[in-house]
Amino acid sequence: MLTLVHAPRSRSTRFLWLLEEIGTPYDVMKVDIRRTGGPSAGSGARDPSNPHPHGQVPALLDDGVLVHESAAIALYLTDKFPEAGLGPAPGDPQRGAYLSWLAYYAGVLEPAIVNHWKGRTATDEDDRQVYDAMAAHLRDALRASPWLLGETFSAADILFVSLLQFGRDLMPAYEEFDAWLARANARPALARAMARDDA
Ligand SMILES: N[C@@H](CCC(=O)N[C@@H](CS)C(=O)NCC(=O)O)C(=O)O
Repeated sequence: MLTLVHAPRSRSTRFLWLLEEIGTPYDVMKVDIRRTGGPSAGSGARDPSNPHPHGQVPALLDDGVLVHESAAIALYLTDKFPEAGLGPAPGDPQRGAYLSWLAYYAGVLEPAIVNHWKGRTATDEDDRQVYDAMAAHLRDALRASPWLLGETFSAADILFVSLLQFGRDLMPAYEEFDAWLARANARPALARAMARDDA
């Protein structure tokens, strides 16, 4: 059985969404986390029951096997459930693009967004250039097709769109991002996930 280690309104909410897209049964282990941003900043605390090495969410337990880090969890789940069609399998011509987007999310977008959120892109030219280039790269991909992998929605879209859902103003006001967000927000699996977020 899969167990998602989850805190409401956090990066683990995206995996409620992915698990609902997949349509497999799963348990939710709700944990407390330190809250460092937004209206709940300063609340919460590390939960000793959380198996994540840093006391963070998301984490996934699959019959006792621990997977953590959003990109790793996305790949783990889409590889485990290839029939869901939410991530190209090895051998698929789209596999390279899929792996690239997952790694790009963790290695490029997350640090660029944190730098932007902390105000560093306003004062550091290098940080500004990385942020602008990242945003332009994403915008260009979405000009070419509705989803990151073309006509097919994938777990890569979930990683990136969940960031827009959390804070639309963390990214530039490009219409491509608004349209992407609207397309993703219309998915029935997201509504099911949101019903479980704080349940
Ligand atoms: N790189 C991690 C980041 C996880 C992360 O920062 N999670 C936040 C919630 S959105 C958290 O658990 N914060 C509590 C803490 O850092 O102690 C991933 O993408 O999975």
